[in-house]
Amino acid sequence: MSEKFQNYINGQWVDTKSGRTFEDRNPARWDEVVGTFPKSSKEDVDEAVKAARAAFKTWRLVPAPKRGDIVRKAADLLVARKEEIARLMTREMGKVLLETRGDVQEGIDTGYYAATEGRRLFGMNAPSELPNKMNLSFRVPIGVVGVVTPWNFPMAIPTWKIFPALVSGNTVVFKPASDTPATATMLVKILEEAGLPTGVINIVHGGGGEVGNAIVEHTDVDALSFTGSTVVGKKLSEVGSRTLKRISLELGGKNAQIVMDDANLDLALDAVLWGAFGTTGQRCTATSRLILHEKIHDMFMKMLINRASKLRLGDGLLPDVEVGPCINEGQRERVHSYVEIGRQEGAKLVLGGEAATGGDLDLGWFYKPTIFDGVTPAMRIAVEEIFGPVLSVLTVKSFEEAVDVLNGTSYGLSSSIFTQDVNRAFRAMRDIEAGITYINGATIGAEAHMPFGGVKQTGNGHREGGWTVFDFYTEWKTVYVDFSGKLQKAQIDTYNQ
Ligand code: UN1
Repeated sequence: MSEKFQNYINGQWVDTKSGRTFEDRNPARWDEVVGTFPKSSKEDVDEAVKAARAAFKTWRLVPAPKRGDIVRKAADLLVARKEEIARLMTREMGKVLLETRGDVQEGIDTGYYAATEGRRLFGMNAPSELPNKMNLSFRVPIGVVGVVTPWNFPMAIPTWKIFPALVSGNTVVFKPASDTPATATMLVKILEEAGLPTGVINIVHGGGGEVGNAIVEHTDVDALSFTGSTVVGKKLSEVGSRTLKRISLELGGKNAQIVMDDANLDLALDAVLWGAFGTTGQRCTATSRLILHEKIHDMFMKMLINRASKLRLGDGLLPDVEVGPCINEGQRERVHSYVEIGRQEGAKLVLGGEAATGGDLDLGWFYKPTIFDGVTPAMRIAVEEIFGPVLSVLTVKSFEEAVDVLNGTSYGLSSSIFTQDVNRAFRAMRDIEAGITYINGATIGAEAHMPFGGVKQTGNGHREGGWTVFDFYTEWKTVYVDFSGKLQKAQIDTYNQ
């Protein structure tokens, strides 16, 4: 019997009204059921929104530093349970323990950072144009926030969204990915234990079509924060704008690493292996294109194929395993369909290109680290997000061409260049079209206290992480205080006396 999980609505752990359930399975050992979860529907979302709305009345009045104290306590509990959560996360998501520990750590960092922001949340004041009058401008919460998260960072991404939303004074209806509902439940239990008042956080499990849509359509949800695919993000944006919701979207990427002829090749090699095959390539920030200067192409490819072919696949709980499985069968099929597309387009398959099988690998959704050389900028494998362990290699003749090729997709999340030439590095910082650029670093590794997000089709202009996320979760309230004892008219009295 697998463990049975519930929704958390208005401070109670409850089943769905319909009684339907779904299973959460281990992608490395598909026979293993991690838990059974409620398959919720619109009625459950309605209850959760009602609870969040009621709780907002009092939560918004709790001083922000106090709200921060609860989030800090939650971060303390994440520290205490880091190993337990990391193990659970590896079981339901597949990535290796080293990475799931990092994922929990990202949540901890976010918690401590957000807690401190509760003592800042700076407003802005400016002088009035009239005498004996004061102009103030400060932040107020928005209301009920819908949080819809993906499976690839089951703790980091929910905490990025939920902690700052709470510190800002909002209440939350949370729908985690149905591939990773157990880690999400851990987070909600921790917030409960940290002392979050009834109704401030609610979790509703289930599919995006049903639960996600019900949240985005809901007239009483004021804002939505979503991380996922560009296709889904666009739909949510359309539906959500009918109720004038504020919407933050973190969507796809087709991130590239450039390696110039003057680069430290050993460093660039470590970076591309980590960027392309870490998390089995299932990161929004994964390196899915490698842009090589022609002078170093042959040597670098030899080094890369040699190292990538030695990566150890398996169950992420086992020591020495470096690459886990794809999240599920559908995702592995999608990865393979892109490999077929790459072949048909005429790219040269130099490594992998098939499911990894044999022994325990047969128990899960493993796919061999795959590299295509001879990719040209117009090929689909050079422009479309694959979200798996597939790297497309493009060759260029100059720095200018490298930047043009890097910019030649509709996405713009992360990017990287390896060069030891300071002038090139600064030109790259300026000219690369992406929300994040690494100089001599892999495309992955964003830190919790810095703005995170992308340009072009990667998002809609908002940033998560850092101080910037508080702009999304708050409204500006402007207050004029007149202590002159008479009715002073701005614009009129100011210049017409
Ligand atoms: C994501 O892939 O959606 O920089 C988030 C990184 C991580 C976060 C990735 N810290 O890769």
